[in-house]
Amino acid sequence: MKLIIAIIQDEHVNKVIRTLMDNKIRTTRLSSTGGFLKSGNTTLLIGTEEKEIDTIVDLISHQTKSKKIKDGQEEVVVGGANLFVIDIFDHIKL
Ligand code: 2BA
Repeated sequence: MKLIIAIIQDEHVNKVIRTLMDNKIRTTRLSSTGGFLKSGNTTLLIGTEEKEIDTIVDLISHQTKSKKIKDGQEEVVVGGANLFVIDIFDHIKL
């Protein structure tokens, strides 16, 4: 089993959650804040099987896009989504 931790920019998150729900993919939504820009984003926890990973990445990528933001004099490219995929030993539901 895998856990996808997906940090999504707030403007995309409703569309991302809707498309995941439409495809029967379970998710938990957490409010989060980027350490660098200190602005709000949303972290999704998605517990899933390995065979579903490519589908989920595709669904999320179709609903997000990166953007350029001015941070003082500098311009940073903020990803629409940053995904971490980790192995999960077990999922116990009580
Ligand atoms: P923030 O930490 O607010 O970062 C926003 C954007 O600022 C980043 O976009 C990146 O373009 C830039 N940035 C971040 N740290 C930087 C640094 N030390 N020096 C120069 N530029 C920097 P993304 O990389 O797309 O990240 C978007 C959000 O995803 C981040 O918001 C953070 O909440 C999360 N994130 C990204 N990479 C992460 C990681 N390795 N671990 C945990 N969270 C991460």
